This record gives sequence, C-alpha cells and structure tokens, in this order.
Amino acid sequence: MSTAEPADVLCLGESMVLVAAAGEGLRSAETAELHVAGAESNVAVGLTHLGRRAEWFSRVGADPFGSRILEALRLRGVETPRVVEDSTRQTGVYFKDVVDGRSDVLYYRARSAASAMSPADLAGLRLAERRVCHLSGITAALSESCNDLVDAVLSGRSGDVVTSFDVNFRPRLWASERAAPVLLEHARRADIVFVGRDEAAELWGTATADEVRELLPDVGALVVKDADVGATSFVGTERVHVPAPSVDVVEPIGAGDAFAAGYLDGRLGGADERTCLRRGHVMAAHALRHRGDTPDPGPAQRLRELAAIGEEEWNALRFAVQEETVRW
Ligand code: KDG
Repeated sequence: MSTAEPADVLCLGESMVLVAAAGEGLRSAETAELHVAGAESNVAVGLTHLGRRAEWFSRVGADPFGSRILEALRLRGVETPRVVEDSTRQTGVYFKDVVDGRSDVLYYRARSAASAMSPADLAGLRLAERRVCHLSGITAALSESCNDLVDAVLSGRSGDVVTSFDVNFRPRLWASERAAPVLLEHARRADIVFVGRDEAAELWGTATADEVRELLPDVGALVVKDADVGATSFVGTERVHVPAPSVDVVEPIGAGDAFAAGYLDGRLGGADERTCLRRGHVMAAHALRHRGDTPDPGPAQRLRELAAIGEEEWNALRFAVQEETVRW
C-alpha cells in the first residue's frame, strides 16, 4: 500500500525464512515446511490482524527468501515500502526443531542482510510521523551497527513517537553476561517495555515483577509477563495484574510477539491498562495454540469482546486446542 501518511506503527527488525520439520525432529525428518517469521514482523502481523496499519522495516537479501518474506507480510496486510533488498548479502534462515513437545531454534543468520542495518537507515523511516516504533533486543544482538540503530531510535526520539521495546533475550545469539547491560540500558530508555519474568531473572537476577520495576523505575509502561501466571504492568505508580487465561499450549514461540500486538492495540485505542493486558493475553493464547508464530486469530471484534468480558468469566476462560489449530 502506498499512501502519503505512513503507518501508525513501525516495527523494525530482522525476519527470516523459517524451516519447520513436519511432524518430527530435524534429525530424521525428510520433509519440512517453509514459513516466514521474525519477532518484530510478528508484532506487525498481529496488529494488522487487529485492523491497525503497521509497517515493517528491515533489510533482506535480493534472493528468493527475501521476496518470500515480503510477499508473505504483504499478504497479511503489513506495509513494506521501505524495506531494502541487498544484493550483497543473504536473507537469514532459521530452523525450528520440535522434539517431544519442546522447541529449539537454530539460526543461520550471521552476516545476514538484516545484520547490516544501521542508524543510517533511520533517515528515510519518517519516525516523527509514527505513533509507535516497536523494536526488540534481538536487533541489538545482530551486529554492532544494528545495536547502534536500536540506540539511535531510543535516544534520538523524534516527535511524539512512543518507543516500544521487547527485551527478547535470545541466548542462541549472545551470552547473558554480554546481553544484560546492553538490554538494560535500552530498556531504560524505551517508553513501553515488555519482558518475561524468567528472562529478567536470567539477565538481571530479579525474582519478581516488582523487582523488575525497581530496576526500571522510569519506564512509562513496563509489562512483566509471567507465562501462565499472568502479566503485570507498571504505569507511573499504578500496578495492574491480569491473570493469564488457561491455554492448551501447542508451541510457545511467537506468543510474546502476539502479546505485544494485543497490548499495543489497546494502547493505540486509548484502552485502560487492564484491557491492554487482556488483549495481549487473548492474542498470545491464539499463538500458543498453534505451531506457527502468527496464526490468524479470527475477527478483531471478537478478540476485543473477549478481552472485555466480566471478571468471573475471564478467570474461567480456557482456550482449548482444536485439531485445526495444531498446524504451522
Ligand atoms: O519471537 C519469535 C521469534 O523469536 C522468532 O520468530 C524468530 O525472530 C526470531 C528470532 O530472532 O528469534
């Protein structure tokens, strides 16, 4: 889509082609499926499912995988007018191995096209005209220039753009000793921060959501997610906890991105914190019931209605797995 007004939300980060072995682990599988995934583009897809305009920026190789990513995202309604196709580098690829219900990720992305992103890319991104710019700690791990880009977005805030940062620590990309101070510094400067309680524990040694808040006292909206327990947000002096609905989990990868999309949808619509967290949970529940990162969660209206049900109904909410949801 090319319109004069850029999309409200800009999501910035690497997307890759995902190779998923069908049915069994990579060691023995003879067939595999190709999909497209990336934490930040997953958020963009979640937002377009919810009827928001979202743009994704990155660099891809001028290769079939790059074209595949662009095509897949455009088909889901994500705008990609500024993505750079680089003929000198390749698109990153990753493999998901699911064995006995446990997922592992193997990356083939060193020196990928996206890892060449740098602060110079910001020039054309019209950041000051956006409402939200969403980034994640994955980008900080890709290369020095990518880390500089994250730094530039978070420190050189332009206009009224709200910066949203998902800590997304990926141990397969860098060790926690190296990641911890970098991710803490980035998180301190973002307006909205998403972090898992366990992830914060691994990085920063915090045990509870309140301890994470002590570490990040000035973040405008800090959301600490505690898997199937629930999510707690801290906005100024307000602390809101929303329990997670019960979900038959098929595969967890992508659920954090879906949560961020639901939460940001609430923020964009001016909803209160409890509603934002509930929308996050509802979107995450859909992702948890599928192997793929970005399943179609169905009509946005239905999702929003679900997030608005009474307290008692919410506490009894259960997302059961259905045959058709167990697919990539
Ligand atoms: O959050 C899901 C992502 O981890 C997945 O899509 C792959 O972007 C990815 C990454 O870098 O791990």
